[in-house]
Amino acid sequence: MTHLRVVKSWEISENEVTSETIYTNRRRFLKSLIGAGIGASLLPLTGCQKSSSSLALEQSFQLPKIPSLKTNPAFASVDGPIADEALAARYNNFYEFGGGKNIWLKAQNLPTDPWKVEVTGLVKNPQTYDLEQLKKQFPLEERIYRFRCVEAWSMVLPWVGFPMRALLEAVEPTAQAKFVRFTSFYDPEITRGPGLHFGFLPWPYQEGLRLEEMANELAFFALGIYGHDLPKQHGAPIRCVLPWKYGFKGAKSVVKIEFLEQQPATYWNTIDPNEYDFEANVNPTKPHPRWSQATEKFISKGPGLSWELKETLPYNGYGKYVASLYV
Ligand SMILES: Nc1nc2c(c(=O)[nH]1)N[C@H]1C(S)=C(S)[C@@H](COP(=O)(O)O)O[C@H]1N2
Ligand SMILES: [Mo]
Repeated sequence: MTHLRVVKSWEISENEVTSETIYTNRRRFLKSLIGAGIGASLLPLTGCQKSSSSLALEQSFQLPKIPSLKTNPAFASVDGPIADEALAARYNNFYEFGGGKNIWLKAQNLPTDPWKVEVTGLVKNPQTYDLEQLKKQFPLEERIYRFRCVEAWSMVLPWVGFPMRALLEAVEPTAQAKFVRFTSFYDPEITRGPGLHFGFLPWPYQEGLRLEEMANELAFFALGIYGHDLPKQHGAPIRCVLPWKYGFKGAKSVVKIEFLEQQPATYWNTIDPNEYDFEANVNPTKPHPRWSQATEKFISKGPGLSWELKETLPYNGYGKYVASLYV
């Protein structure tokens, strides 16, 4: 049974997160921001449907096509339609640029050229890659993955990139390395969003995995989406995609990859460990403290935002690949 619903522009306003709230109470700010959770996570998109900004939106994803791209046959489709590209490009989480979903325009300020990714820590071959080197060394492929945000919305997205395992083989973590930490680009002068740069937020955005998780077949670095380079709002030029985990585990705009012996502190887990655990596998039987994770709002068709209610699957449907990591 599905349930289709279109959000009306008057239902939720991004202005509900006012600067006053932010100044008066950190805790309340975080609740209203993150935790507006399901409600505010489905903000209306009407604000960017004006013709001038929709032109800029298209420019934001009219990017160089990835040459001679092949879809990995193991990940060529899932049981639902790929999200409308323009919809996916204006429904994002990128808190460096603000707390709402409609940050795509602000994200165009992200400087991506030149870009370097430093691979460091407990590895035999530490490396600093630029994008050309990454693309040359690691053949890119397309994979259609389900994507499930902790806020209980989901999409199907066609990523382009390479498996994290290929990087592991190239840099060779030492026997001591047990964890990896990914660090996102951060420069408050550039990424300044409304009210998100107060000292208490643990910037830069960082995420981490156990090494066995990183070595899993599914773990993926995306350098593209919809057959072309990654738009800035999706975390250009390189971001992590871990389809069996909640979306927040996939750091965007990665500048550093470190191999560590101890489990690293991470962004959301530092903000609230009860609400955002380090592992964060998609699990319909484990509710978020403030909402159920049993179902999700599946977003696919544009141009307006609408969804179908769907049952959430354990490991987001990827149990056959990853369940053995958690026995
Ligand atoms: N650096 C950074 N990475 C991030 C985030 C963020 O705010 N900053 N948000 C995360 C969350 S909560 C989600 S759901 C996904 C959203 O990716 P998308 O906008 O490409 O759909 O990015 C993740 N990676
Ligand atoms: Mo998310």
